[in-house]
Amino acid sequence: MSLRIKTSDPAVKALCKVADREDIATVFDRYQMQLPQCGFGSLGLCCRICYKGPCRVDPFGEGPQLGICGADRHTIVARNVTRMMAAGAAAHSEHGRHIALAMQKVGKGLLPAYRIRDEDKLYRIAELLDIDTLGKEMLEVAHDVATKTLEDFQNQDHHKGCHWISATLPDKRVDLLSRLGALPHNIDATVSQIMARTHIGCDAEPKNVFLGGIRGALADFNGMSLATELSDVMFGTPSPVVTEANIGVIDKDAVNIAVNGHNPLLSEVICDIARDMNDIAKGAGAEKGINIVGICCTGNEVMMRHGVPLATNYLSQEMAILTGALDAMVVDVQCIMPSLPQIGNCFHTEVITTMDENKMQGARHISFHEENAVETAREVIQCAINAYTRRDPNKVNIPNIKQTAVVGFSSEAIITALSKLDAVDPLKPLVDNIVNGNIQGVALFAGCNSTQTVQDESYQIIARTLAANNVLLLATGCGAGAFAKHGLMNQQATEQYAGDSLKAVLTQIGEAAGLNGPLPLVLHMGSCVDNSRAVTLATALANRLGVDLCDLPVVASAPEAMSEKAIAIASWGVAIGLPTHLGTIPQVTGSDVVTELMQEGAKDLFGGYFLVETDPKIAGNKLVEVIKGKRQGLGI
Ligand code: BF8
Ligand code: SF4
Repeated sequence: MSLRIKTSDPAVKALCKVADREDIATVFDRYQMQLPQCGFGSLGLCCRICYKGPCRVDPFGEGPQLGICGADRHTIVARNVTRMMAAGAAAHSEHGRHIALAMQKVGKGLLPAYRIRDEDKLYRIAELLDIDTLGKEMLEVAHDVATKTLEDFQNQDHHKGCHWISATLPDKRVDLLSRLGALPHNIDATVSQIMARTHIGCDAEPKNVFLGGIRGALADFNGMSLATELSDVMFGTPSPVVTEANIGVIDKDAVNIAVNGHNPLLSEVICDIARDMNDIAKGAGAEKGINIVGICCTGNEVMMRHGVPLATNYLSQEMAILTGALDAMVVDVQCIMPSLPQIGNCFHTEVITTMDENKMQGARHISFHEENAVETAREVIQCAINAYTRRDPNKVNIPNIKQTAVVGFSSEAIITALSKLDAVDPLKPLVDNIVNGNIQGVALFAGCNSTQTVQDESYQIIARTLAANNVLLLATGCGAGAFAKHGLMNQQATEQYAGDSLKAVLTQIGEAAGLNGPLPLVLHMGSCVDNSRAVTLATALANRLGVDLCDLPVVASAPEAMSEKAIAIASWGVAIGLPTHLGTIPQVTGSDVVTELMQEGAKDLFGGYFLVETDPKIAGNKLVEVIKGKRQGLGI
């Protein structure tokens, strides 16, 4: 079994034994059934853009070199990857739009289930977006901030860029992107344009197609920035909280409800209402009442804001059901496996979809709208309590595996911690320690899990290499989940793995911030949309040093990039100037033109580039070298 089950997570290994015993197929079995995977697809050389196809270009040069319409390998690969960037941008930006529209309604007093929880941040954003607040009520300001944000979906003037990009990136970077024609003026229009220009018989010049994709990737960045920032205003800006992660957080004596997906609009209300319904759960026999646990990015959202424990990350979402003790899994959007209802059927677990545009065969659907948020949350929780009464105790098998995780390091939280060292100039201790080399650089881990690798393994290996070389580590998304589950987001990990000078700095900050010890080895910045938090921090550093983002000793790594969203994130990472490591091979290698464009070509244009390396030990060392090179460039 060990060969088949591609994971480093002991809880997943234990639960796969249950799946074997019960003859339930999991993601790992379905992966095996797909082998060997299609070589044309893996290289990006299969085109299905029109019904004359599918067309395939022979990678060895022996068979056809052109599709029926005449498109060559470079056009086909460029169109495929560019469409992935657009899909990623659409996904993040739909999430962002949903939050912005909700905030607009909150501003009008139309959504009693929600309120403004971080007024200070609301006013800071208003200032950032140049919104006049004088004499306005707080709710009116919220309405205006949401309305101005929504202009990023509506503006038709090509000469005006999106507000959030201008507000978040250093001016130097915005100018460069503007000169390259890479700045989106409108998220929706940019996604639409990519779909249009990659239609049969349109843009066939690979570099032009790819640069169009980069504009889409920057639209993705804009969408996630606004999603993150407005979520903080509505749900609170994260600050450090101690919690636990991995499957052992499921409690046999409680009604267990997993929230899975991305958008905090529903999960926030579920957390609120669960407190009110605890007694009903106890009345149904659950000694400990209701236990909410998180999965994927919704898990990250509620973990960093409420300390809700994280059950698992993307690849192992099915495992939560295999414990036999999960009473309901409530899902919203993105990265939800369509297999969940079938696995739920083998147990008593209710799998509940909530978004009308995201249903699954075999799942119960309870339609969520912000206007009926409280009723929906009650219905969902009652469903879980009813399911609990049908739970078969003989099927319960919860591996007692979990780790302590200190999470919730928003950029604001990091600045607050630093301000304990220098109240007047909080960035100074960070800048000083980077300049004097105690901190060699910063690495942001982002992205997914993939069956192309061993789940969570590369994250750990690369992080340990970087930490030993005194690199400060940040993480989001399923990368953050991996670190939390494997005990790299706690103080012991800092003691164990950080290089001496990094440990000294983390200890100094942690002690000053009242943590009675160092900051955790990897700082949890949140969900995937929260990658923008890391950019906020990097921008502050760049502005402080008077340089652009590409000059900083800052790198990104997505060891298990999988989703279209991850492709979009990695692409804007490159476009804003970051050397960006991918641990899975992108489906572009069928075109040397596109492959070169993503590496040397991108470096010339943006300063950032893709660094593809599947071996985590080598990847870690390469990233250390990149950081050293950046330091030399800065003369530090
Ligand atoms: O947005 S890291 S597998 S869950 S896509 Fe999905 Fe990838 Fe996880 Fe969150 Ni992000
Ligand atoms: Fe084939 Fe061209 Fe149609 Fe693609 S767009 S499927 S290459 S004919």
